Amino acid sequence: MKVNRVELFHIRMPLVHYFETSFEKTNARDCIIVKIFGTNEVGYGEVVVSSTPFYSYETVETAWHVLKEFIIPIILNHKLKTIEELAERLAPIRGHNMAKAGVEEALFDIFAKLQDIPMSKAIGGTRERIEVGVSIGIQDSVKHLIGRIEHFLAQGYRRIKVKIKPGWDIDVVKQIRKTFRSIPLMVDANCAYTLEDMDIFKSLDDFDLMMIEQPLAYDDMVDHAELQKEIRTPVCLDESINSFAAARTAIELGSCKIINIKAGRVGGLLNAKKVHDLCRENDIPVWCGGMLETGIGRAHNIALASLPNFVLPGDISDSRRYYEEDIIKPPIEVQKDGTIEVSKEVGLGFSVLDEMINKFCLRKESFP
Ligand code: OSB
Ligand code: MG
Repeated sequence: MKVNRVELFHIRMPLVHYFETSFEKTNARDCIIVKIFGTNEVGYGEVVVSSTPFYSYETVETAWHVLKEFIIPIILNHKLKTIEELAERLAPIRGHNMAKAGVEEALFDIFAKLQDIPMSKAIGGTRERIEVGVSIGIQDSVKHLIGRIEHFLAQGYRRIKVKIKPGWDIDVVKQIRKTFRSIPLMVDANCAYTLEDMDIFKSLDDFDLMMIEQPLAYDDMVDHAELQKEIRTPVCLDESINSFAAARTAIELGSCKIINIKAGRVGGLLNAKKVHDLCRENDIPVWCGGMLETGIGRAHNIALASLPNFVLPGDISDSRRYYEEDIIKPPIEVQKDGTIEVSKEVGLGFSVLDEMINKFCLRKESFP
């Protein structure tokens, strides 16, 4: 396969409802769409950055720079036999995993099309449907939050994740549990706490949570191991797992019992699969995380989540939960039973709406 042309689109998609985490409140999502032209096939990927360096150090600007100056020159006008070969060529670039992953997704899409198989098969996925949950941000009041939980449960989502931060934690969870006694419930702190908050974690331990996601600093595996020894609730790592090596460290140290896998965070689908396989060997269940992706990124997430060790519901919701209009057709739909069908169509499995990409586009560049 030869890469003849690469196009980058910085797009900004307005969210249907603002999304607030312990680190920021957003009304729109910025990301980069990568479109790659092979000889006959076209592939799409999503660089899951945002405009701020709060979830990760990568932003639209850092990714654009690394793509333009380093990643695109490595692939443009070059022949690629396999996705593994791409990984080798990108290896000298340290970090910038989201930038790498967006390009890898687009090439994966092309390779799947060349083999005439769906993305899920190209990755090695086995599921026909995937189970999904929903991630609900911090709201203006607990009453609003309860209302939103009700709304999403009615749509069939198989588990509810709520964002927490100091001051929006124990009491909120207590009130949720009062209303919904036995729903599958979990919390995500996005690194907002330290071991000094042990009392808070001990209190949260009483609410039968499926897990507590990324409670402590993104770069502190030792403190997470310390915390996991002290509480029954499984710790799930998100931000901390930015490579295969990080996953190995976390497992060796006992820093978590569950891992959230995001292709963008670990540098692509191939690395995501490696982390998946490692977790499987070590009896660590995994689930597919989300970055409020557009339909393109979510279609790749669905393919990834069709791997066998994705045994917990992922953060992959219905298109309408994020955006009024998605950039793929048909939009992604969650069935009443809280599952999404894995597309059997070749490649990404959805039609990409170039006119919608253009509608939300703030900046475009073509190489050459
Ligand atoms: O921590 O999982 C997270 C969104 C943006 C950045 C980080 C996270 C999230 C989510 C949303 O929780 C998951 C989704 O895409 O629905
Ligand atoms: Mg998270």
